[in-house]
Amino acid sequence: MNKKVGLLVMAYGTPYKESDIVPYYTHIRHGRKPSDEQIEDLKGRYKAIGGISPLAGTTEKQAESLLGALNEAYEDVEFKLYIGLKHIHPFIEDAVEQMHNDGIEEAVTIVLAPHYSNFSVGSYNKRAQEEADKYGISMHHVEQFYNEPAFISYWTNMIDETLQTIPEESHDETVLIVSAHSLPEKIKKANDPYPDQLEETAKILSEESNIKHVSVGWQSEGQTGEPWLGPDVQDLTRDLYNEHGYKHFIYTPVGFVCEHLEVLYEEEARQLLSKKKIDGYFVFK
Ligand code: FEC
Repeated sequence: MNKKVGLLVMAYGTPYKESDIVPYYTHIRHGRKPSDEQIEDLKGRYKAIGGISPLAGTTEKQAESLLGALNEAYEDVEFKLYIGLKHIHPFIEDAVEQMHNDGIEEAVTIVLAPHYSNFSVGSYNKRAQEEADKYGISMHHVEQFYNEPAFISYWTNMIDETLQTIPEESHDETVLIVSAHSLPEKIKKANDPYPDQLEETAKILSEESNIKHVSVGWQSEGQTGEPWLGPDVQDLTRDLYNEHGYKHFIYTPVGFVCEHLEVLYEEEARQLLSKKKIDGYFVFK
C-alpha cells in the first residue's frame, strides 16, 4: 500500500461573503474590531472588485494542481490535500487537526508566497508546526520558491510579452517595477532574508528578460504606526516619472502568486497614472 503523506497548502484567506468581512478584518487586527469607517472602506474596496475576491477559488485551484503534480511525481506516495488559512476558516490549526483525525503522520507544507520572511511564511509555518507537535506529525516545510526556474520563467515570459506591446523606440523610457507586500522595517534589523530575496528576484528578472530598467518597490503597507519597507510603489512611480523621465511602467507583483484584493484594487495607482498620462501595464494572470 502507498505511504500516505499530508500536503498542507497555506494561504492568507479572504472573506467568502459580505458577513465574513468584520470577523476576517478583526482577525487580521489581532482581535481588535475595526471602526465602522474602516469596515465601510473595506466593504467598498471589495465591491469595487466585484463583491468578493477571487483569492479563495484560486487558492483551491492552485492547491488541487499541486496535489495532482505531486501524486503524479511520486509513485509510491499518496498525497492528501489540506488547505489551512491564516485569517479565516479553514484555519491552519483546523487543517492540521483534521490531518491527525485522518491518521496522517507525515506532511509537507507550502505557503502560497514565494519569498521567506519570519514575519510572513515563518509565522504560518510556526502555527502549523505547533499544532503538528501536539499530535506527533512530522512536517517538512517549503520555505521559499522565488528563484525556482518555473517561477522565474513565468514572470520572464509575462514581462517580455508586455514589452512587445510597447513600441521599440520607447523601451529606453520603460521601467519594470518588481514588488512584494511591504513588511515592518524592523525585520531588516533581525537580518530577515525577505528584502534581499525580492532584490535577487529583480536581478534575475533583469538578466533573464529583455527589459533594460528595473526598480524594486513595496506595496500595501499596514497602518500600524511603525515604519514599513519602502519605497511604496506609488511614490516610486512618481519619482521614476518626475526625476528619471520614464514614460512606460510595467508592474509585476512577484510577491504574490495570484490576483486578489491587494493587486486588483489599484484605484490610486491607476488615477495617478491617468492624471499624468503615463502608460501603466499591470501584469498578472
Ligand atoms: O487594507 C487594510 O488594512 C484592511 C485589512 C486588510 C485586508 C488585507 C488583505 C490582504 N492582505 C494580503 C496579504 C498580506 C501579507 C501580509 C499582510 C499583512 C497585513 C497587516 C495588516 C493587513 N495585512 Fe493583508 N490585509 C489587510 C491588513 N497582508 C494590518 C499587518 C498584520 C500584522 O501586523 O500582523 C504580510 C504578513 C503575512 O504574510 O501574513 C502577505 C492579501 C490580501 C487580499 C485578500 C483578498 O483578496 O481578499 C493577499 C483586507
